[in-house]
Amino acid sequence: MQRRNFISLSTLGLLSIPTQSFRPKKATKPLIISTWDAGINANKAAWEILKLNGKALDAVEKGVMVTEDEINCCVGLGANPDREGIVTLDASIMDENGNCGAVAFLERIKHPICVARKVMEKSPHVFLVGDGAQKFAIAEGFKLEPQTLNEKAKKSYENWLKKSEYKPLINRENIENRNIEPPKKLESGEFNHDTIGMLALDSYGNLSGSCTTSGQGFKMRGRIGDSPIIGAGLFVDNEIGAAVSTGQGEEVIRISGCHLVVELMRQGLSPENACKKAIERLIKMRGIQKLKELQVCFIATNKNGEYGSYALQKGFEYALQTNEVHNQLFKSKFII
Ligand code: SD4
Repeated sequence: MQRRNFISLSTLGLLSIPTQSFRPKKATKPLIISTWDAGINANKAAWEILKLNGKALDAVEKGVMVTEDEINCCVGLGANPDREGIVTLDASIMDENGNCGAVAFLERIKHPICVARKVMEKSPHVFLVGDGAQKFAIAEGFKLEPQTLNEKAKKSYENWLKKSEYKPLINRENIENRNIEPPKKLESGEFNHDTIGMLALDSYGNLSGSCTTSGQGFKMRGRIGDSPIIGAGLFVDNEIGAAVSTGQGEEVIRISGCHLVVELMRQGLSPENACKKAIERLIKMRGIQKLKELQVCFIATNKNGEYGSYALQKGFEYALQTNEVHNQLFKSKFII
């Protein structure tokens, strides 16, 4: 290893952290795991399907629809808009047979995850964006919602317009915990947690995953993050495992994050270690300075019901429901 890299990794403590020193967490089938605290409500809906021996694919769709429906949530049409005041949504879904579908830069449709599933099942493609995605949705019977911001989003947009300064922010918990100066009026959920990612292992041993997001508040018009990009924000390989990400999408895209996590599990790493190694790869590629005020998080599960997560920074949580664990939030391990 080059001296410079050795020094920067050892300063971070990366070299001193053993990567295989603990037993992976394991559940009996079925299992549902999702990102952030919104995962608790989403898991409930997904579990209703899984506990009756339903399919993982149905569970991950129905689960995240709950979050898309939550009106004051940062996912779905209640979310913060882009710089021009318009909410644009991204979503992806993938099943146990390598089937996948995604939409991005989609406006005025309440459930982008369902459109993503339709793209997967009813179109010859895997990815539709913008007007084309909206036209497809309407043709498939989705209702066009009014193009208005809810009160909360309107307020935060008006607030943002005062300075019109674009600065990606790490999760709120982290800002609070590490005394980084928060924006003036940081309310719960504001700016943060614009995404829910969910993975399911059903009682037949099949894996599926979903991810849905408003991207990032006050993004440039046309910006697309990692969430709808298969391999970046979501990846499922039914032989091995599945992973989904949240945080700064640009950074996840650079390392094809979720594909990387699944490939690391293929090499024998536990889900937790695979998530950790992917983040270490990013740090090595980018250097810690560029990542200091960003968050990147992965959750993963393998075919055997082992699960885990890792985040770049403190503050990430995931929600888990299995036969043994009753829908609980867990704090993720982190690197810095
Ligand atoms: C994105 N990864 O569009 C998403 C944002 C996110 O919680 O995860 N927010 O970059």
